[in-house]
Amino acid sequence: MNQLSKSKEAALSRLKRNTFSSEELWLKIRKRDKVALGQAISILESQSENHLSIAEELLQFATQHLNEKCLKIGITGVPGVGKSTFINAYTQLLVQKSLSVAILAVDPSSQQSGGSILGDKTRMKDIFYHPEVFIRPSPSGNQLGGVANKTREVILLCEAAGFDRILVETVGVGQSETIVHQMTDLFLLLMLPGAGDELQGIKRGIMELADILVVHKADGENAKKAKIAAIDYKRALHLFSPSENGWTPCVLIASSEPPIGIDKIHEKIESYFLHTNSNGSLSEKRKREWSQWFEESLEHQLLQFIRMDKSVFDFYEMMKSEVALRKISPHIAAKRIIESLYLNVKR
Ligand SMILES: Nc1nc2c(ncn2[C@@H]2O[C@H](COP(=O)(O)OP(=O)(O)OP(=O)(O)O)[C@@H](O)[C@H]2O)c(=O)[nH]1
Ligand SMILES: [Mg+2]
Repeated sequence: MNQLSKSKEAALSRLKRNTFSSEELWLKIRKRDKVALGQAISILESQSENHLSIAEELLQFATQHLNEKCLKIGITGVPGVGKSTFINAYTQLLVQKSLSVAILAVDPSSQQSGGSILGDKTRMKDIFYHPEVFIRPSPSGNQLGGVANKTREVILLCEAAGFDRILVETVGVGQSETIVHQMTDLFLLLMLPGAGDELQGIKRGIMELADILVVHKADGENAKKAKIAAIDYKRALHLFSPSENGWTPCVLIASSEPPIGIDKIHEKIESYFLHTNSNGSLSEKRKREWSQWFEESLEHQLLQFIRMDKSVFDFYEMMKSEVALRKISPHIAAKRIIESLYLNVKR
């Protein structure tokens, strides 16, 4: 068991020993108590039955305290492009402007090295202990583990805790960036300078999701290459159909170490929010996201419900194999399951 899994285990066993009331925890969270927020996130992520009702209550409290002004920004790019270093530089600028920031990492690429708590700590050294900054370090282990499978809930809790900005770091090579794109208000893609190979590491289609594309590490010898790459990217973005929110994706050049052009990125981000707020597309996007969340929760809970009853579950498994063998149409199989559930409820 690596260091991170050990500390996670320890945190969970501490949680098990303590009996938290959701109200107590909630009151602390509203005061932006970072320890309480960390504990609440562990409760959301916990698989334990005991934590389920506290998690549900916390989410209900949070839903009653949504903060429309809280802006959620997804930050993606290939491993090593400098996402965490950029977050360090950008967050410094935000806190100078008296804005509080919550930072969540979804799927660190440094899984091989056993998680990136240490990585995040060094990359984000200037903000790690800042009182107005909350960092949920990257989980290790399974893909989409940790914050990832509860990202929506964690974002909601941070929003209700009163953070002005939520930054979600995700690696642009897996499946999580599409999920994070849905859950955030703005999607920022960091790219490496250097012509030719830069499109290869990134998943196809991800450029189409970007609201702002940044050619990063544009310092030293890279400065010239970055300018050429920016022209290429602008051309590439031009080929995509315009976004439905009326925003034209743009390409910027920046560096985080040393910080160059971070203020320009900040200005662009702010103008994106002005634009999408004033034409109503931001609130439309958020509504769509919550509807989707509802649909997914319903599907998930329906499956849980099926699993709860052995006879229904056996029937579900049987239908699944028959569908796989193409003996029954998926539509009819699903209908039969619903019928058996209905009969079960009536009994
Ligand atoms: N020259 C230069 N190096 C940078 C810059 N930003 C980050 N780096 C370096 O690039 C390396 C990777 O930076 P990270 O911030 O950890 O990159 P990341 O995208 O968060 O990486 P993962 O979380 O592992 O996907 C580190 O060695 C940084 O010091 C930059 O603007 N210029
Ligand atoms: Mg990182």
